[in-house]
Amino acid sequence: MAGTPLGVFARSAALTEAFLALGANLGDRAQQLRQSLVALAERGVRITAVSRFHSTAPVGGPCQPDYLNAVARVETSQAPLSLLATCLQIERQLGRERSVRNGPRTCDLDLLWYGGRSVREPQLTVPHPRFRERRFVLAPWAELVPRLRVDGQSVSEHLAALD
Ligand code: PH2
Ligand code: MG
Ligand code: MG
Repeated sequence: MAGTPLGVFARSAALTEAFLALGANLGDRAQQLRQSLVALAERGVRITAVSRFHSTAPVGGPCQPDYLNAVARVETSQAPLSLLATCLQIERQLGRERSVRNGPRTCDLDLLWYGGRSVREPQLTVPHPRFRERRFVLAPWAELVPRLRVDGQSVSEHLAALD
């Protein structure tokens, strides 16, 4: 009850808004994107919006099938490195094998943005270091939050700069 000492226990941990990029180009791509969203929710990550699923030509890496890409808006009480660990766990759960850099995969979950914060850790850079070059990230992201400012420009301005 508010105003009583018990209120302290009822209060939930502070939530931070974050954006995740989703990608898959092996197996049933749409099913895997949906499964990764369910797996995030099962681990307490609240999904508040999801872009359309975009079929995109592969960028970099070996010759490989087209990707299905999307961006999800989430709210989480997890710190950035813990959210990264959650994403890596889900990738493994969905059968991702890491052999070739930028190679084909059943599931890729990348942390794009976390509460407007900048993270520089050996295993994690936020905002994502390559989001500016990637139409497959910026197009779905701009559907959700065209006016969100990231590194001095809005998401839609970053997208327009690719044209
Ligand atoms: N991911 C990569 C490399 N290339 N190309 C597309 N179209 N979509 C991706 O998600 C993607 C890629 C490495 O993460
Ligand atoms: Mg990726
Ligand atoms: Mg990744």
